[in-house]
Amino acid sequence: MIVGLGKTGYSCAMYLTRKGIPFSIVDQAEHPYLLAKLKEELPEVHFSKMDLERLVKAEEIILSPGVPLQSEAIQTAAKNGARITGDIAIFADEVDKPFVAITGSNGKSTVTKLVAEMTSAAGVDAGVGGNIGTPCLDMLNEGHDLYILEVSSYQLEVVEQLNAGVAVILNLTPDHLDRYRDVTHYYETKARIYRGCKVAILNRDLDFDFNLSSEVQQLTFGLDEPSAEKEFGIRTVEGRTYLSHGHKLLLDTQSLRLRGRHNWLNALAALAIGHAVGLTMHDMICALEKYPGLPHRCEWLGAFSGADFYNDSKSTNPGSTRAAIEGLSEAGRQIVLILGGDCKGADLSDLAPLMSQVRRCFVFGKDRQVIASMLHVDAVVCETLEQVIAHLIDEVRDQDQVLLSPACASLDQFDNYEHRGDEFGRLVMENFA
Ligand code: UMA
Ligand code: ADP
Repeated sequence: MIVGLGKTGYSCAMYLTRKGIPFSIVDQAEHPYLLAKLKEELPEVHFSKMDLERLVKAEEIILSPGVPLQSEAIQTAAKNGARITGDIAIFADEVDKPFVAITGSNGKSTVTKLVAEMTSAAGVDAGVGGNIGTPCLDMLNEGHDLYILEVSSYQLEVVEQLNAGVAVILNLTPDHLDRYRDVTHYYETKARIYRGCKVAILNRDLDFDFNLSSEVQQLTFGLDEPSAEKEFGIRTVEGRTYLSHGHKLLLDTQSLRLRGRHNWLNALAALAIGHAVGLTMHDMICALEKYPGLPHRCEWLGAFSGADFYNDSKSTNPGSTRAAIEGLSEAGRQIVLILGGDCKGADLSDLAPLMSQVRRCFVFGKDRQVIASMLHVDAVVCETLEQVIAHLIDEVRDQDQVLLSPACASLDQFDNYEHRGDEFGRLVMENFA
């Protein structure tokens, strides 16, 4: 039984059909948006609204990532003997080519796309998917020589043994505390990515015991100086900083189009991944120099009325907002910060010390009051992003850096983070350009 008829559920249905395995699908919604397509493509498949009676009869459940493993219905089915799995676990069992698995609280998509650019520069046929968008089982159907998978904690909940060729956790900071018991539960879920891997890539700053077996080959990355062959890091020579591998200087950080130290870490992690799958430094550096980053991640929208405007709508937790503020602070100019939305139970008081770098703070969205109180600043509290912009017109000064970095999920007022970022861009253009 497939639980959830979103992108994942639909791709699982196509996969099981290709395999000739009988199945049915349930969803909490009566008419999920892919139902019409399912009925057209696979009219024989039984779909129904989720009910416990059906669920407990299932032998095996393929869980969509949006459905928590800990939910009562799924736990009841598990107690009744149902085996619970997910598309990533099925992919891992089925794939006959090496694959890279990338997770972390932030930077997953940035690094996944960067590694994809590196493989493409090297002429390697790589499939790119997972949490970044293309469900992994669709990729499997395409047939590639290498797979690059972005993996979320939601997807890892039902992974027992991933057996990735290369696995990496980019960083760990609190997120999704509306879904996990506590931060440790969330970090432990992320740690499942290393199970059975051949090469583990580790962030040297992470103080967490991943319990790796001694057979696992390790490569590490961090902002400190790398000394051994297995280390990637930053070396400073005559005042210039270089991405480096062991003692070898690879690239002056000034040559990166990606900005901010968090992106140095992303670049180092991508280099370590590429190295582990056998790409040459030359091909990787060519790709790295050209890589502009992704939209909605500290994306520069333009300079208007003497101020620079940045769209960091993909920032959905305090860790990414911290990275954005620290990154822009390097320019030595004042920051006007806009944040808010659904904070998913996060403690945003971690951001309070950074408010000294912020000249003016605007808070909007569902959790605006609680966020404003956690930041300990005299914030302008508005219901909507539109109202924030209306206030901003009188507030923006020459040389300001105006940053939308919400630290929150967007679903309280927008379809998704892209919608929120696009709305911000539209409002900026309408009012400032
Ligand atoms: N549903 C239920 N019961 C529930 C929750 C949802 O029946 O308790 C149903 C919904 O009614 C809906 C369907 O499940 O019909 C949606 O399934 P889904 O939420 O698992 O979403 P998919 O469309 O399958 O997309 C998923 C990922 N979504 C989530 O993890 C929430 C996508 O990541 C991913 O790109 C896609 O699989 C392909 O792998 C999105 C995401 O927001 C972008 N990820 C989170 C993040 O990045 O922070 C983890
Ligand atoms: P993810 O796929 O993990 O959500 P993205 O690459 O889409 O990651 O970036 C999400 C947010 O995190 C953006 O605001 C981006 O600027 C920020 N970010 C990217 N890399 C890092 C990092 N290494 N550390 C902290 N924040 C980061």
